[in-house]
Amino acid sequence: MMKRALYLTAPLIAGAIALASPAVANAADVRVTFTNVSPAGSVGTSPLWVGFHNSSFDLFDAGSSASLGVERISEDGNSAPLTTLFAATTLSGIQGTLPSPPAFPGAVRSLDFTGLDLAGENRYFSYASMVVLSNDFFIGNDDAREHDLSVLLSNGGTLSFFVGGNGEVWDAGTEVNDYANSLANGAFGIGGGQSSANQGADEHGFVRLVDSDPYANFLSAHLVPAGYDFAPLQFTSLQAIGRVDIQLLAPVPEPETYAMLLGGLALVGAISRRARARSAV
Ligand SMILES: [Ca+2]
Ligand SMILES: [Ca+2]
Ligand SMILES: [Ca+2]
Repeated sequence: MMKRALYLTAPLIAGAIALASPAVANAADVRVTFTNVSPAGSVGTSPLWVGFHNSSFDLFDAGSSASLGVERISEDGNSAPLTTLFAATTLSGIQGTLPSPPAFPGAVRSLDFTGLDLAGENRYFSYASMVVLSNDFFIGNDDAREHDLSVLLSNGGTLSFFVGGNGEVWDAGTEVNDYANSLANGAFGIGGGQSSANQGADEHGFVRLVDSDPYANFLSAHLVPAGYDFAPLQFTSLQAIGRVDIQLLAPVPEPETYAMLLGGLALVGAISRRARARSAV
């Protein structure tokens, strides 16, 4: 009779564990950290927007017009229109914007995300951020599948990559590069600048890599910020602007999971006590 009670209990324990599992089998939690690795005295970046998708979300295409979402984050560092666009077009996506304020050299910003399906619906990572000083420069990935997070499921660790290096800074093509009127002049203690969103002359251009010397115009206009180092700002060198670290967090059961687990164990305990009581008869 004792043997029979044990056989009876084993499937019940399996059932209790199944009950205690989260609703989404592949749900994973990750921490995204952005570090501005630019040399001291050089560029900053607006709060980084990030999205996790199944590859159906394409932030932009080089040689094509930028979306409103890319225009606004590139010109004003405003991720709200991009957030709206992503939500409307990527129903299974998960997204967020790393905390303010903008990250200047050495700054670190982090944000945690929960319930990601890293094997499917949230496998690919996209990001975008304005580069300041600029009128409409941004960092972001053209290739929707460039950053595949499913690797985290096998290595259990961190995926890290540099952004904005090796010429990977984009001009959104939406605002004429006129540094006497670029958004963040005030933050660098120089004249000019803008006072509200979407100012500056429309460029009617396409997204393209920033080439030549993007800041020559600053120098000719005598708009040199104090202590600003133009040398690393040609954007064609290997020097990156930032590093992104995406870290898989240890799964932590949510309070309701604990409650279900305890409930399941109590059920198993009660039944096995009943089984023992019966077998003792
Ligand atoms: Ca693309
Ligand atoms: Ca431009
Ligand atoms: Ca504009």
